[in-house]
Amino acid sequence: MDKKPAPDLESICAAFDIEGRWLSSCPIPSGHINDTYCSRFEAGGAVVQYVNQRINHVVFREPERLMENIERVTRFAREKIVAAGGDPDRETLTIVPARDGRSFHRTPEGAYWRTFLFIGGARTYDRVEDLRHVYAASRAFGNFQKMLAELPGGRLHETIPDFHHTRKRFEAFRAACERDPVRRAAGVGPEIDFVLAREKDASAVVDGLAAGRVPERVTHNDTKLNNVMIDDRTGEGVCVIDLDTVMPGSVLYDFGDSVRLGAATAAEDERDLAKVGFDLGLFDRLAAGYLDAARDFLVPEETELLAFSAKLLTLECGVRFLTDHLQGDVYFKVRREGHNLDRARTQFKMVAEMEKRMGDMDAVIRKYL
Ligand code: GN1
Ligand code: MG
Repeated sequence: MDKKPAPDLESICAAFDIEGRWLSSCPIPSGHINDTYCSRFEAGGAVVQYVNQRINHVVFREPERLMENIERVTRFAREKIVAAGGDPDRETLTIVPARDGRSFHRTPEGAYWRTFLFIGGARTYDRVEDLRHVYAASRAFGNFQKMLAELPGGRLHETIPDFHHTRKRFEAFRAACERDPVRRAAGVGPEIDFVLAREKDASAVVDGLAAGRVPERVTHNDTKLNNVMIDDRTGEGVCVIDLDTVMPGSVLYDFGDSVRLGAATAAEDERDLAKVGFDLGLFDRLAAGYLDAARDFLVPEETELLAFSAKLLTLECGVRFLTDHLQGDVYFKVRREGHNLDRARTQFKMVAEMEKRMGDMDAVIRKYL
């Protein structure tokens, strides 16, 4: 359903400071927003791989500022990794500059492209395959927050304003229900009711932030399990990727959002809801990994809301999927009819299960504090 013509990756690559001879490029079909490709080059007798991404500039309205954030974050991460004796080419993203020295390339048609070094010997997982990966990914996100607490140079740009402002997400949802531009509201009555019955939850974190009870920090804001590369050999989290939404936020956004996928028994778009559920054992691994990294810097106003944030962020994501379904699938990429609705339903099923297990979830958090 993605009707964009295939881009000419060879000429895109030519705009970047890449050595050697282009061999091939192929799509990496992951992510709902940007378009991602892997390109292979031959240089000095070896094959070197790169990741090329076309930034969706409808979603990210200021790609230059977004790339400024990523430059700052990766430069700082690199310094930290080098100081700790790590491998900066694997443990953080490395921007391959364009030939004009900028961190991105703008085509004559107005598309924005960027290139990163490919990280070898590691991969991402769209679904949980190994409990250890869940712990490792969650700890990697905690360590990422910890590192960014020291980021010099002032506040990062907000690449998407109000990205996790759950109350505004509810307002947008209500507006979509009322406008009902593609006449889908009548077909999703139970889902709409599910959301509206939970509107009172929407303000918990945003009000805490506004009142200063919940501290603003630099957070990742898109902490899906598949945004941490897992080392093929050790099973450890190697590198946190997808830095587009690294910006001021709350740790509750990150921990909460990681649960949607990290504690799910099925894929985000599973149609058979009988397979979809919230797994407390997986939640335990997420909490252990996250708190092993973050326990020392969190304040009680944050730790008290960690379990709740899992439900809140899952609900928020479901609301976003359902809003997009009502608007005619204009935001998230879809590959089939009703894809966003399927995604919304899995999120709501998770929310319903978490509501029943909230006491157990709180107990897990307390165990690791
Ligand atoms: C989008 O494109 P991807 O998969 O990294 C979205 C996230 C959602 C996620 C749902 C900028 O992330 O917020 O949680 O889909 N990113 C943006 O899977 O909206
Ligand atoms: Mg993302």
